[in-house]
Amino acid sequence: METSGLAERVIAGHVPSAARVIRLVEDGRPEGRSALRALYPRSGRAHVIGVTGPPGAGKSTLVGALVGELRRRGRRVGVLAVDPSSPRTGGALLGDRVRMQRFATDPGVFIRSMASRGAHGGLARTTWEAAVVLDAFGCDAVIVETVGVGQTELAVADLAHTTALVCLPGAGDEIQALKAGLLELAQLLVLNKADLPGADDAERALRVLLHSGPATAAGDWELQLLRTVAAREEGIAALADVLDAHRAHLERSGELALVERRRLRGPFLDRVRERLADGVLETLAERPEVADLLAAVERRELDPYAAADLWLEQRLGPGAAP
Ligand SMILES: Nc1nc2c(ncn2[C@@H]2O[C@H](COP(=O)(O)OP(=O)(O)O)[C@@H](O)[C@H]2O)c(=O)[nH]1
Ligand SMILES: [Mg+2]
Repeated sequence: METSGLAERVIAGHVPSAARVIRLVEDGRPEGRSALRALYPRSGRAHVIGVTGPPGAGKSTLVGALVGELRRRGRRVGVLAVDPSSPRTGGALLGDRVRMQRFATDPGVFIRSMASRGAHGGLARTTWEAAVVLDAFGCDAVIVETVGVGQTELAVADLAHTTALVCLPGAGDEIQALKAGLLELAQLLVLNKADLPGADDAERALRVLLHSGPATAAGDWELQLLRTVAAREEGIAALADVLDAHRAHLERSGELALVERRRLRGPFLDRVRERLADGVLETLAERPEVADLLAAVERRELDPYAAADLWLEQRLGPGAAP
């Protein structure tokens, strides 16, 4: 009862309740899971935006400016800032906290830092869940900031509807490292710190890269390139426009359904993996149908591999054990 009350308060837009559910889920508490179960049907409205790129590119500054712009457009905004290094008191986060101070009294902005603990491609273990909570809470946009330097750190692209890759001038090698594979995961490239020397060179290098790469994998959206000076809030309206345009493109083209499917696959598989590791496998051999198969193995009628394949196919259908 208490939990459904908690979920109701989140849906009603109660900030401390949203924070509480996120914390409960993070701590792996059953109340967190049941609140999430109640909240999930009320989610699905928010535009989830990934902002990723190397440390120091100005992602947090950019996100702060974007939040301001989205607020001017009347949107309710959630921010999940995933930090690889530190628990919630870390240095980078402290700086972010100062930057985000201006939203401290704005009930239309919800900001949460999460530690990634190294795993999960730059995401925190419960980033997906936190995004669901903020979605059900009524955020029109949920911005997920992650540090992403390589392909494996771009897991945010599986979570977001739209992913922006932030880069900066003078990082020629990094720009070269933005291999086609990385570019395919993003819908927009943001060249931030466009006030610095070398911005024009960097833009030229990025344009070459855009045109040399294969056409974007999914649909007919063309990877966009934007210049921003986040520290002076320049180019931020254009950024918000492109984000809106991509969301509209997803809806219009029907791609949104594909993106949603990709977004849900991750947590589903994570859960299956977690449960298998949690001991489902240990009790498996005691199930009657498995015991029968094992008996056949004992009688030398089946070898163990064939028995395992047979069981997988019985449970999961043909093709489960190719
Ligand atoms: N010159 C310049 N500096 C910027 C710009 N945007 C951010 N910065 C500065 O770059 C540093 C790193 O910014 P931060 O947002 O923390 O980067 P993050 O690590 O990618 O989140 C800070 O000192 C910012 O003030 C910009 O457009 N131009
Ligand atoms: Mg940051």
